Amino acid sequence: MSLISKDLALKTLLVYPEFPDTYWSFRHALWFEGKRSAFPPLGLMTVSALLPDSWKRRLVDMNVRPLKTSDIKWADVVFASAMIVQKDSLRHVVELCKAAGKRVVIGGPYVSTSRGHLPEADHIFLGEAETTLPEFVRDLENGQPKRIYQAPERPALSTTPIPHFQLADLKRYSAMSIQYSRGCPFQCEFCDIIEIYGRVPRTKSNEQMLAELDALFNLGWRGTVFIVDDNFIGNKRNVKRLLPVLADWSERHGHPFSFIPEASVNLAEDDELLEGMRRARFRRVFLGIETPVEASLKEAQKGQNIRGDLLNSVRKIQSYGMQVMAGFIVGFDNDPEDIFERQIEFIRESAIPLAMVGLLTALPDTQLWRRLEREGRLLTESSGNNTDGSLNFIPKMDAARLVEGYKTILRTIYSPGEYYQRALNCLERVITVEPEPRGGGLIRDARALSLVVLALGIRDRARAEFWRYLGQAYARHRENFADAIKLAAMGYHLRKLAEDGAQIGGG
Ligand code: B12
Ligand code: SF4
Repeated sequence: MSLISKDLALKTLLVYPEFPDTYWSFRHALWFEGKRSAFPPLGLMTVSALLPDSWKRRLVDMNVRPLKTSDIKWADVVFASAMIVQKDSLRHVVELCKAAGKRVVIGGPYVSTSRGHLPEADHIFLGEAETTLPEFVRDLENGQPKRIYQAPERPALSTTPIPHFQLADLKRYSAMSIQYSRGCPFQCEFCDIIEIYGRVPRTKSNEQMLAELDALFNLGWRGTVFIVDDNFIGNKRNVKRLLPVLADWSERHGHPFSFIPEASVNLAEDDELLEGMRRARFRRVFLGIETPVEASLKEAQKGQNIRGDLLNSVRKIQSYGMQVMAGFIVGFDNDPEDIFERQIEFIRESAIPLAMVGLLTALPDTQLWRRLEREGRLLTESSGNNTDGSLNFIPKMDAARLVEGYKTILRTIYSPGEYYQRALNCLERVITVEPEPRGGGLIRDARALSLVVLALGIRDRARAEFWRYLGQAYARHRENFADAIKLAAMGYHLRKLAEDGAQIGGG
């Protein structure tokens, strides 16, 4: 018996559960800009585009607005997506929707990697959904939907439709997201990306990318576009073909976007790539540096970070007009006793204001997870948040010392004096001639500036450092003054997190 008719306009509620405050939430900085969340849920916007056109859709990103009873009542079917950090909120959403008698479908990275502990949804999607969702729709029409849909293979991204960006309330986000590739050729031991998306990077075509940019442009988006690929340069050959096309598109559209990708450090080895990125207006890049300690990099199978001098690599990328953001990790077996001082020193020297430092975490289904399990050192499932100060394995270093040292790093690098100095050094090194495109216009800029001044220049106990910073930024980097303000706001977020006991040390 058919559960739905082919022509029926099924009402589809897409729910993105809440996540806690972490490095990436930038929650303490977003309110200056009048935004509610940093990025929209691209996974769900992609899911929406894979469903039949005739279905009605509503997206609720709980990081932007609460999920209301009326939303649930309205829906015939609920689709929810989550990362591990959202698991409690996901469970709550599933319970609420099931109690209201709705059909609930779940998927995304948490669901794909944590099969054993999932909430009681009707349908569970493991892996990428490009082929399984159309199959599910057909099964539903035929009255025989399955409980579990496991993607049989990793789909070519040519099958990925343009995400339904129009579902998101664009003005509530500080950046929009697009995806160019999935997968990464490297084999870092702690990484779950290669387990979820594989080691052969698959890319979209240039035409697909331009169509996505057109879609965002036509919706009125102006400003930052985050390229969510875990390693944007995973397939260098294709990226080199994309970049000139991207630069040309930007030129023709009056440079409406600036791009932020994540990339591996070997980006620094390739001048052609760097030049292409500069031309296409890449203004920041997030690098996986992890540690300056060679033995720990070897242990992590991160050979690409040993090939050159890491500080020089950062400096070179900065010289191409890109601010470097980066991830750092402590807790490797080979970390020496002075690892904390060495990380602090490296972050200081590299002029990376937005340094995300985490404790090593064993994510499910990773090589690290399997090794620690073999060695009898696994303690528990990961909280999914590598910056909350909790350990899910027995480290080689004394655990209390490791957590204490970790807290010392955070307190030091985000302290106002250290942070503002790094931000100034970064502005010094990153020379950009064109101002960054911003979506809000003058009034929004003026409002954001006055809120920053109120919070950091008047209310904050570190106001003296703020004014010194602002004075120097104005004197030396007037052309990038907006960047300087933005960096101050982001630094405030990171300091707030570091000061918030609940975030560091697991409560
Ligand atoms: C963008 C991103 C973010 C963004 C925004 C999240 C958002 N609003 O979407 C931000 C920066 C906020 C973020 C933060 C974090 N993130 Co994040 N993030 C990503 C990233 C890079 C891309 C996600 C994305 O948009 N992908 C593109 C879409 C199209 O892919 P997708 O989500 O997989 O969706 C496909 C399928 O999974 C499926 N699908 C997805 N959802 C659903 C739902 C249903 C019902 C169905 C049927 C199918 C389905 O269909 C899609 C098409 O195939 C991923 C890595 C990655 N490559 O995906 C990490 C990732 C999801 N993040 C991760 C982590 C750990 C974090 C942080 C905890 C890091 C930190 N310590 O701060 C924080 C936590 C959140 C917070 N408090 O800030 C992990 C999650 C691990 C896990 N197993 O859960 C990932 C996998 C990265 C990694 N290497 O570990 N993140
Ligand atoms: S470079 Fe990044 S995405 Fe690639 S395997 Fe290493 S950690 Fe994972």
